[in-house]
Amino acid sequence: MAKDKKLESQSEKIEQLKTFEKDSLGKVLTTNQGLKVNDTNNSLKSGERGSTLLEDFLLREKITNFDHERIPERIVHARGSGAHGYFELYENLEKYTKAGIFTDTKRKTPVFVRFSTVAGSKGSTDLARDVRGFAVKFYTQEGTWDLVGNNMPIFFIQDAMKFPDLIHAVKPEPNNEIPQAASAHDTFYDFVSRTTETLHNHIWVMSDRAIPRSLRMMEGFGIHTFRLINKEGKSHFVKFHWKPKLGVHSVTWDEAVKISGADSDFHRRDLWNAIEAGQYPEWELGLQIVPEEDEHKYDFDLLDPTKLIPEEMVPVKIVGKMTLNKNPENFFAETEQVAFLPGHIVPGIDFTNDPLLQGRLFSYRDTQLSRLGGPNFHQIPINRPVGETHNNQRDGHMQTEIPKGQTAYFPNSLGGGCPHLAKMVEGGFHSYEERIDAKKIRTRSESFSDHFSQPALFYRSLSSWEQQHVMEAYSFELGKCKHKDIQERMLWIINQIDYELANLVADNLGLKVPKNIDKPINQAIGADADPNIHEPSKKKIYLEKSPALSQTKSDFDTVATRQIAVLAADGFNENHYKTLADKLEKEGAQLKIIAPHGGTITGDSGTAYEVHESIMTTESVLYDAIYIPGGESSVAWIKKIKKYIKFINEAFKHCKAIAVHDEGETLLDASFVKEYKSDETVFINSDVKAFRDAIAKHRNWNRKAVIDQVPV
Ligand code: HDE
Repeated sequence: MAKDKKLESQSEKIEQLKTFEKDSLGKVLTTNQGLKVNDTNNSLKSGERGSTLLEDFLLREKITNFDHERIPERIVHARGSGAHGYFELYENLEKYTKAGIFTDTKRKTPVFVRFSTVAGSKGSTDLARDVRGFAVKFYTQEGTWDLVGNNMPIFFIQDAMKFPDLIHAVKPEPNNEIPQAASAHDTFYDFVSRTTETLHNHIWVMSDRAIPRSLRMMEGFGIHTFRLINKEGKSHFVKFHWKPKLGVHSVTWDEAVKISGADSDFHRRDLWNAIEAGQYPEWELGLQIVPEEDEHKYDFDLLDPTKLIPEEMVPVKIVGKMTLNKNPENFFAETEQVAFLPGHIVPGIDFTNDPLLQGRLFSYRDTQLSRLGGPNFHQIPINRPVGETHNNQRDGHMQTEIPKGQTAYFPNSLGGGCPHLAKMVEGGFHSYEERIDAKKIRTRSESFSDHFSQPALFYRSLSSWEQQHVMEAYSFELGKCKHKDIQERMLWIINQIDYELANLVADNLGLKVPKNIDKPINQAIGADADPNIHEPSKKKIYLEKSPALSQTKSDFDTVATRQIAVLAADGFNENHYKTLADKLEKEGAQLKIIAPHGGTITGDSGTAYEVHESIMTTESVLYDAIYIPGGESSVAWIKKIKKYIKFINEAFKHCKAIAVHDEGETLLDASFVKEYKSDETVFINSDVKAFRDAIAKHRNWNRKAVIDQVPV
């Protein structure tokens, strides 16, 4: 598929960014002052063997710039990958909002998206078990709107005041800075086991959602309830959802651990490659809209960010589509310097009183001041809105504009009264006029006290293999904790979700689920020392299951962008290969020849094929499926290299589809698959369609029962 150059050039944001780009192709090397330089290898010295002279301004400029290349990484979400694209609206939503982005179906609103992990440092692995950030900057004609969300629909805590505690608990422990990009340690579980509101987000992190197959295959959520405001000033509550067109898919934990070693840039590379190949990632935007009069209709509080609205109660209305079609030109300039602020909204969208959202409105501007060095970060090219900006804010570090005129205050007459106020008809922002009649009080609303119903709903809604993954994740994470009291508190809390789950985890820890079930919850977990914490209420069942919460629900039938490893050497059966390649590549799958060596291999008809990776440089976990064509000499050679057998065993263990033709079957016989050749997604001399369909289903989770037997 060719890259869509036309679409790229249609974005006014990309056009704007181009004016800042610098291309050194064919240009002479200069200093930052434009002085031509003819030696950038040697410093100025007194004599051939030194010493170096302070006079050397060329050395000083080069070294000084280098010394200051780094800026502080983000305190959370340090590791991220970004891409440009655009958003298109399917239908006019003026009934709910006056926002241009939601009323003008002719617009293509430019976007920049940054995906991230939360806990790890900038250079940490992509495959950490973690929440993923999903931040979208819409460059709308009425100003920039940032929807700064995650790939899970709820958050750990209910009040911004607790955020530093949460993050200090999950980050590496402060005495020894261990572990990197991992929640599996004592301080995290010490905190969450005494903070029951964390449980809902916590069980999502134990689920497969925390180890996505690709950034292109995960959902996104705005989490908080926001408001949509229409022309008449009427408000509706809204929750934002991103639904990936490729479906929602994950890897297994065993793969995640191995991918971290084989390619710690796995997600970043996958996003980059898909865009370079013209296989543009797409998400549909969905809205859950709740009329204001229904605010108190639910068993949970709409302002509580640890709660989702089950899609079965309020359906997600699909309203538009986002396409990512351009990689950044420069990682630092764009992905690192992009600054997302939940406080960036546009007329037609407004905040609610969600106490987590309210705190975020302060934090994000504040953090950019130290991260990007001052208040002019909005002038950095990636952060500039597409429209004009005029106000009386002045000066500060790195002011790059030259504001003209004698006046920098309002009102003025010397400057002709400019910049003048926007009239409402010109789209001036008007905060939603919410009626408030309350006393000032430092507390948590009683309506936020149900901490167990939704984690239990989530667990009930998962398929059996998803539930098993949750159990294994809890066993792994708690197994890494050194303190028995922390493990027991966690078991007590997991017991609130499901008795059997808690028992299975307890068995793996060599512990028993604590019995003091009738004690008041805060006493049982030792949280009663804090008089401000309400006793969590007992679990309720207001919905038996929410099928939308399971990844098996994801509607998809595509093999686009799937990576298929073709294990082949000289003499492989070209017909087999070509028949498969023709069909699968037409649908956007990518076949990668993995040969015993680099360079090329020759098929049985004498054609040379480029080798994508040698078996020495790649691993099974980096592919979605395996194909082994026939060909006596090819198969004989492969069989001699034991890593190929490990490759096949791992693919089988990770529930991937495997197809072989003719002699290829002997490789299965040399592997663990020998005993399982009748498995429903092991294909021997079968047609392409069956293999294709199995890849589209992502994994054969029914194989789960045997995979622990696979010795890799
Ligand atoms: Fe963030 N968060 N956050 N967060 N967050 C940041 O801002 C913060 C929260 C999210 O790709 C920081 O620019 C507080 C919820 C994403 O650049 C910081 C609270 C959600 C990103 C910050 C929250 C998020 C951030 C660090 C509780 C999902 C990465 C760097 C009140 C709805 C954006 C920065 C990017 C980044 C603070 C809670 C998502 C420190 C105080 C809830 C995707 O300002």
